[in-house]
Amino acid sequence: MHDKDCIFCKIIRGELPSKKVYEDEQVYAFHDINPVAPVHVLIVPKKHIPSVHHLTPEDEQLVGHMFLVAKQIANELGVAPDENMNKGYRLVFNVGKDAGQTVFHLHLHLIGGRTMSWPPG
Ligand code: DGP
Repeated sequence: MHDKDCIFCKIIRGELPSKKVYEDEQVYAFHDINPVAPVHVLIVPKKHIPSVHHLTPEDEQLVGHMFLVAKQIANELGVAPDENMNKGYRLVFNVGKDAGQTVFHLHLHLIGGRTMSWPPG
């Protein structure tokens, strides 16, 4: 289930420090060490899955849960869009090195608190 050398597995197990935002039996969320915006949280499954490209049908519920946790955290941290969809946040999965993935344990970036441009670099 866990990869003994995985940095996010160590964070989940409490072997490395982190600023926890949320935790339940399936996921752990914490502030990114290198924030790219005023709000930058990583939502991480406790199950060690290297990337989106390693997901299987049995992970469907888990991925849906990660999005609902992201929505709850966005509300709690004040970056949720209003009724006119003003303000808001970005959710990102980097998949593979060309996409910018550096930690090979699945994680959903929740980024907000400033306006963002598109397309990303
Ligand atoms: P990615 O590039 O999509 O694989 O994102 C990895 C993110 O993880 C990156 O934004 C920096 C963050 N990160 C890496 N190591 C640590 C750590 O030890 N603690 C915390 N809080 N974040 C980390």
